[in-house]
Amino acid sequence: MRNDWDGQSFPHPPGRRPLVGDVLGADPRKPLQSSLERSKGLGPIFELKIFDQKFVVVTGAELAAELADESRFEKALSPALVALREFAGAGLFTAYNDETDWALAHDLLRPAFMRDSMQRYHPVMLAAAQELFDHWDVATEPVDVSADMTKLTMETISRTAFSQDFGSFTRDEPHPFIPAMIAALRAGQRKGTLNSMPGAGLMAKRIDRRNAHHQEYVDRLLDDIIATRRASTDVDDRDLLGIMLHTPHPETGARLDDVNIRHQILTFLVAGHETTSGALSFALYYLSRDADLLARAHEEVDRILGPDRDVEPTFGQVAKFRFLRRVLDEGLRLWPTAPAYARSPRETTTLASGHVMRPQDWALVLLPAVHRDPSVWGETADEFDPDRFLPENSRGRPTQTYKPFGTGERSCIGRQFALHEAILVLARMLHRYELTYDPAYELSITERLTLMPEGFRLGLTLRTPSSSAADADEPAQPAESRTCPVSSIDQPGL
Ligand code: MNH
Repeated sequence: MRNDWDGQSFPHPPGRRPLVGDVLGADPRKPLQSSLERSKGLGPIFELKIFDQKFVVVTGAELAAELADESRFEKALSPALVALREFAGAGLFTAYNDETDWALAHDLLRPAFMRDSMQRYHPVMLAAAQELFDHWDVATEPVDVSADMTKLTMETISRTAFSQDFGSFTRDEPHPFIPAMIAALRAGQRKGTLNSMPGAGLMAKRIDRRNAHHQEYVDRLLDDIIATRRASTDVDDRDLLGIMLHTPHPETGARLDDVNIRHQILTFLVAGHETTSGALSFALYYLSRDADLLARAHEEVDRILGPDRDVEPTFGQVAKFRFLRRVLDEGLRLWPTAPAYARSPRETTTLASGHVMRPQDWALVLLPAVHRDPSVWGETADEFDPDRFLPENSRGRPTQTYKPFGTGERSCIGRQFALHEAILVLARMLHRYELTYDPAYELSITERLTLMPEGFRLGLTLRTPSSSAADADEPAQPAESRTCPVSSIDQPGL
């Protein structure tokens, strides 16, 4: 993982020290937010030296767009992903580009994220949301939005992908799998970040020893799920697990082995829930504090769903919530919940910045910075404005500069899944509840692998949807809602 860029130097924040490099100015609990802060004024590309490890970070939209060129660049595994491999092995997210298991799993699982499969997940997603609403209906205190959304997205991914119910809404304590998984994940991350520090080997052993029981519990539970499914005949076998267990590759006949299947389950559980719950939480944060935006959201959900607050959106209706979709897009612009990815060139190449980049070098694309580049988003780039994503305002915007789901062949396989789930939950929630926010709350963001508001609460009271809204089938709406709902959920340039 040498990444010395052949000794080329880049601007770096003030205060660099011998040995430790730029570590001192960083907040270890909020590395992303402190990098964002420290990147200011350093131009479109800068470096951080953390002990021996050099991080070259791209914050400019033009360079990010250049790195998205798949003919010249490809995904690289940042130290964070190398660390995650400790836990998720050669699962889709952490596989190297040339690992055969990547192409195999990608080919096998892609159909599980296409329209027909999504249609099967739709009622499962609705049922999970309803369980959360059953709790919220009787809540007497403001609810912790990120925590509840995380329960919901965890249940949704585990029920849809593996037909596994963790009972998150009926237990007082989370299913023991969840804290064990988080502990194992953290241990892997801590180990991964030791890399370049003196004494790393010893510390890694200590972490392994302390973490062993968590990892064993996680592995045993997943191996049980796999074994139970192999033996059973009465589950819908078309979910991700069924596909992985029973489908050979249509051309090569190859199959995933059981260890890889376990790694894929972990990958989907990890990649498939916090990102979406963060996206939902940021969207709700911005919506709840702006009476005008909230009114527009209410207008949309009432128009499409009508006056009965218990009604559930049909599969086809989900693509009609164009305003909610823009709210999610705009939330993911300001706070892309998977906030960075790494790129390497396929051959030695020279960047527009003049730097020579070799295949062993990688650069981190820092999305919250790229997504606020004033050359693309204007001087108000830090403000929340979903109208940026109106078709007429998106036209002419340079492509390849908005990348919350990553880029190219290794971009997010769960994108449609996440958007479908998020829109559906937002729509039902706004239709069902009045939201009251605490004006004293200031947005505070916690960082794990993902970004998530912390301490963000909303008061929820049952709402009476407006019945004056136009009828649900033929909304008298501008041109955008007449575009094909299926194709318009896709964005070009991914
Ligand atoms: Mn998702 C890859 C963001 C929801 C499963 N995801 C990525 C990448 C980003 C990303 C960025 C690319 C990372 C890289 O280049 O190193 N993902 C998101 C966001 C959301 C999200 C912002 C929600 C919002 N992701 C989901 C969901 C699932 C999922 C839901 C599963 C159901 N994501 C993946 C997998 C990959 C991935 C698997 C790896 C794909 C690959 O490399 O083949």
